[in-house]
Amino acid sequence: MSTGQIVGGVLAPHPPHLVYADNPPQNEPTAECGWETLRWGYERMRKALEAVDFDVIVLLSPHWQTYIGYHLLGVPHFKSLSVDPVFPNLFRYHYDMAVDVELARRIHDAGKDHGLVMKMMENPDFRVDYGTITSCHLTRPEWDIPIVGISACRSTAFYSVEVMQEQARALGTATREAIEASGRKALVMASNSLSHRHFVTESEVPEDMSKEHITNHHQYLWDMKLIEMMRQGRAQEIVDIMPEFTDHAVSETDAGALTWMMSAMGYPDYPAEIHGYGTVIGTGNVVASWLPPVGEEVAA
Ligand code: 2X7
Ligand code: FE2
Repeated sequence: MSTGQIVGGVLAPHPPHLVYADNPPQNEPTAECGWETLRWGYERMRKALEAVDFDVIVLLSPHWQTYIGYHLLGVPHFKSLSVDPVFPNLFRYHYDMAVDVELARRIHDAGKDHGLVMKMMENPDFRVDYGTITSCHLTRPEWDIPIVGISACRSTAFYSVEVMQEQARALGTATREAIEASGRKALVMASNSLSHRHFVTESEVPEDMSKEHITNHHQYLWDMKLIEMMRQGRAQEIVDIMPEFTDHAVSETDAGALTWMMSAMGYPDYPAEIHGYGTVIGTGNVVASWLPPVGEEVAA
C-alpha cells in the first residue's frame, strides 16, 4: 500500500539577503543587486527540479528553535508578515503558504514511535520563521506546493552535538517511514548555511559586494572539505564528521537539518549536484541537490 517516496533532497540555505536581492513582490525592501553566485545557483537548482515530480516539500529550519522536542506546523494555511529580527532592513516578507497537515501528523506519530518528543503546533496565529520562508521561496517561489515544516530541537546547545545527531538521525528515519506510508512524493530540504561565523557589523550598502567574503580561510577550508564529500557521494562520512565540522566551522548544521535529511535519504552514495557556493555577511553557503540516478529510488 505504501507508494510514497522521497524523490530528492536539497540543501537550501536561507540568508534573507538572497530574497532581498531578488526583489520579489512579497518583500518590502528593495535591492540593486547582490550575492549573484548564490542566486544564480538557486536558479540552476530550480531548473533541475523541473524534472522532478513532487507534491510536498518537507523541511527542517534552524530558525524555528524548540526547547523540548521537535514541533511540526499543524495548521493548513498560514498568512502573515515575517520580519527578520536581525535584518529587518532586508526582510519584511508577506507569506501565504499551505501546509500538508496530514503528512505532518504522520511524521509526528512516527517520531514518537522512534522515542522522540514530538508536538503539533496548532496555533493559527503562529508566525512562521524566516528560515522556512526563505528556503521555500528560493526553491519554489510559486508557493504552489504544500510544505511540512519541522522545528530544530536545541539539543546541541542543551546537551551536545552527539545528542543532536542521534535525535536527527532517528527523526530522519521516522520522516522517511511516514512519507512512504503517506503515498506522497516528497522533496526533503535542509535549510542551513555551512560555516556560520558572520561579521558583527553590516556595510552601509548591504549589497556592496566589495565587502563580501568568507569570515576566515579556516572556515572556507571546512566548507570545501564538506562540499567535496557531497560531490563524491560520501553522505555517511558527512554525518560521521558532523560533530567536528559543526564545532570548528561554527556551523548552522548544529540545528540538525543536514543530518536529518541525510538520514531520511538513507545516506546517498551518489554525488550531489552543486549549484552554487557563496558567502553572505561572511557565512559559507552551498546550494545543492541530491537527485537519485534514473531508475534508483532514494533510501532503502
Ligand atoms: O540566517 C542567516 C544565515 N544563516 C546566514 C547568513 C545571514 C543571515 O541569516
Ligand atoms: Fe540562519
